[in-house]
Amino acid sequence: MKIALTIAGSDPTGGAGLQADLKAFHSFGVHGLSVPSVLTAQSTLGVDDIFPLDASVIRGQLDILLSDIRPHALKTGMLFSKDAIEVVCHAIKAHHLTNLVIDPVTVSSSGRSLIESDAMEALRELLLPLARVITPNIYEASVLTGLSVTDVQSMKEAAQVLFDAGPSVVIVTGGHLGTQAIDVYYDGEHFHTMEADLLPGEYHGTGCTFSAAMTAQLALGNSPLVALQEAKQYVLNSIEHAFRPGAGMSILRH
Ligand code: PXL
Repeated sequence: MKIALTIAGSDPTGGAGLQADLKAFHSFGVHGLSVPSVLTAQSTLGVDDIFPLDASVIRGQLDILLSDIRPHALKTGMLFSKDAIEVVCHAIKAHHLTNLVIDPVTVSSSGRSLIESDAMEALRELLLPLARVITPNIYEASVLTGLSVTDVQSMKEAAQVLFDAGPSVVIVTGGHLGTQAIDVYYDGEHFHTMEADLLPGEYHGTGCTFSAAMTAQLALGNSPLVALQEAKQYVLNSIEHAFRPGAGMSILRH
């Protein structure tokens, strides 16, 4: 049985965060480990409050878990604070973990900031260098690079800048581009673009689900490029079958 770990925020709606990650892992036949880094209070209408867990609480969970079980891949989602990022980096290095996927969560689909301002630098300088794959959307790529990422050309420029921060592969996702969902993959040598029609509507949890599917694929031993194809298809299928449990955004059906 392959095993993947998510270190991410809790989303009580089950649409995003570690709850979405565990569903995606399960769909690929991968056993999921989960360490919450933040609790959120939210509904399908948006994030109402954020309760970051103390860094010592995150460390305590990671230390005991990783002393027993070695995941084949892991992902980080919403880490929120600089201290949390430092603890996660330390655990990854201490346990020589590989196949790290970073979803650099910075803002919710409803527009709320999901990271403290001084954590951004720690994310860029400490965590990105440890990654096999990072999966920013165009907003996250803009925030992380200072570039205005609005089309395929600027996605490629941002991918190049982010690659220089240290990850092996950068995937800038284009689900928010407008008419077509074009993802840009860059591995330092080659660019690949993956196109799909954009499905109408607003969906909660697409970024979490995509990066979790990538993580499951890496746990299974697939390359980042194969993982991208599988993960993209998985997200598209889940969007096609999305449903609306409350009064706000639709959530994906895994
Ligand atoms: O989609 C980004 C995201 C990640 N993690 C948690 C969230 C959200 C968005 O609301 O709540 C826990």
